[in-house]
Amino acid sequence: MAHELPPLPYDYAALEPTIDKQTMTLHHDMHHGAYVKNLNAALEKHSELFKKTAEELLRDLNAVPEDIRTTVRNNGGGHVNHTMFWKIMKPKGGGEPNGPIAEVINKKFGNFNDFKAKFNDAGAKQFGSGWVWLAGKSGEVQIITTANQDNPISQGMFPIFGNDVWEHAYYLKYNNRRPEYLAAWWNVVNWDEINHRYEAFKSGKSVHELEMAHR
Ligand code: MN3
Repeated sequence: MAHELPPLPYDYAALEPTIDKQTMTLHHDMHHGAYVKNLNAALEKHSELFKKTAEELLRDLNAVPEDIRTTVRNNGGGHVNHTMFWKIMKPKGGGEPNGPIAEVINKKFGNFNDFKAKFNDAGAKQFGSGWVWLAGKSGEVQIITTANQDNPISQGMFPIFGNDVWEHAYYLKYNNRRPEYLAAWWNVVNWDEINHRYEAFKSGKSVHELEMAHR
């Protein structure tokens, strides 16, 4: 089965004014669209790999033949990262976290404001393109950054949620002011979806099982 670009779960303009319609249109249709297209094109060369989910490919990149490994890492990562990204945002999102994710944030980081400051600082300092994450491992959570489209799955970690700090995510509206984008982004965060993901992590589910359960 070829990988497919999932539809945006809301209108392209729905996250305005935090994220503008043009950025969402280009980001979803062109950038995410290209990751899916390039992933499928690479897998055509080893079509038995269509049996694996994108998450499975990323979890064990060494099992991917060398001639397509980098392409799968970049484009499979781009696909999985953005599939999460659209869902962990929503119109009229934001506000204080609630439920289990609020508890773990307060326990680990003291309070939401201190957590946000650390997360935004890590995202601002990520040199070049990449992502800032709250990732889980062995029951614990931590803030990490990854370069390019690398996903925490490839490091044996669970991506609870992440923000895209590639310039394509913010440059049309925020220009070079990445910290301003990072600060504003919390206005569209979907805490319900993040709680789903956190609960999946705590119960030992894979990201793919989580996605399937959502359908
Ligand atoms: Mn992106």
